[in-house]
Amino acid sequence: MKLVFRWFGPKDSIPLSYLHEIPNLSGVVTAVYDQKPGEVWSEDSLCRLKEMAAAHGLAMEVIESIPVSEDIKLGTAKRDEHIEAFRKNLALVGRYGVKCVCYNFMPVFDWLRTDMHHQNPDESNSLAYSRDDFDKVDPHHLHLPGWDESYSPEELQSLLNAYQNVSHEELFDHLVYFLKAIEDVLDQYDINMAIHPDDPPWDVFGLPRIVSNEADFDRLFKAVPNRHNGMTLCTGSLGAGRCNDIPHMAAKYAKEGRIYFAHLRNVLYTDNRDSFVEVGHDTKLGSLNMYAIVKALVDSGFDGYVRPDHGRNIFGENGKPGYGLYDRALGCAYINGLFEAAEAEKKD
Ligand SMILES: [Mn+2]
Repeated sequence: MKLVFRWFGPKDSIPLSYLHEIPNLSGVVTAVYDQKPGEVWSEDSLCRLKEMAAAHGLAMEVIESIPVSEDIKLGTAKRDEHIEAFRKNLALVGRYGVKCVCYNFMPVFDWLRTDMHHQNPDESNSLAYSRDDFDKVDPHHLHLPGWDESYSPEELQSLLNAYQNVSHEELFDHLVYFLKAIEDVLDQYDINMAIHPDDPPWDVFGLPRIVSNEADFDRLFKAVPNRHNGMTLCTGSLGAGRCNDIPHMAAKYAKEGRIYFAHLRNVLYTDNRDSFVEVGHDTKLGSLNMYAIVKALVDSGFDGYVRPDHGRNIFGENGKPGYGLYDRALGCAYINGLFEAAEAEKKD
């Protein structure tokens, strides 16, 4: 596996020199974050990201993400224009040596939590989702933690209206249309597209979601068999869905050669409904068996990119929720240990 770390570019408060000191870290996962979905990225911006990382011995082989515009997901008249921009961005990152692009196809919200600073018993804080709190959200006057800056209330309402007549089937068709329209660029530059599962893996506010479970991935790989059509195994996102058997999915899709990227993190189920808290990475802290997942990956021949996912805020850090340094660095150390053990066990 190749261990990588999400880095939000020049505006990230964590210095790259710190990342360079994390054992076994080979590169950053980044993107041009200051441009809108549907736009062609500035080559200078991408070049700068690569040079900044390289100055600290870090590669830039994974992009997270090139955002897919709502027009592409909705299948509007602007879709082909936005796909053309996406193709140009793929060619651009391909020329800069990128091997893997993580993206998602979630309408409007690409993640959802009810608390960005949930207080844990150990005095750390982390992201959490409470079904009770979610049920109190008024869908007509949406105020969601972490989203109030992204959309004005009017924009949000018009987007929600636009999706009202989009079924799961139609959204899936739009995803297939999109992938078929970029296939030749993926082949030309040998770029693996790694779709990120829905987070959390169920419909929200009546918006359809189509990448939530094993049946969804089976359907996607059948519809677009191209080898460059793959997935990001995000254990925390999929794992919030209690019907998802993550070690099974890890083994199955690693054997099929579809996992190009793994986001490893744990979640703790906190009630009998859908609620969960993001905890430290270790198996004992949450509801997922992280060693079983890593062992399934290793035993099934996985050789892709891996990053720690959301961490808690610890050691007094007041980092970007989920993306502070310390707990993700602890996650790296833990992930290194899991892979070392799984690889040693495999050889024996
Ligand atoms: Mn993830």
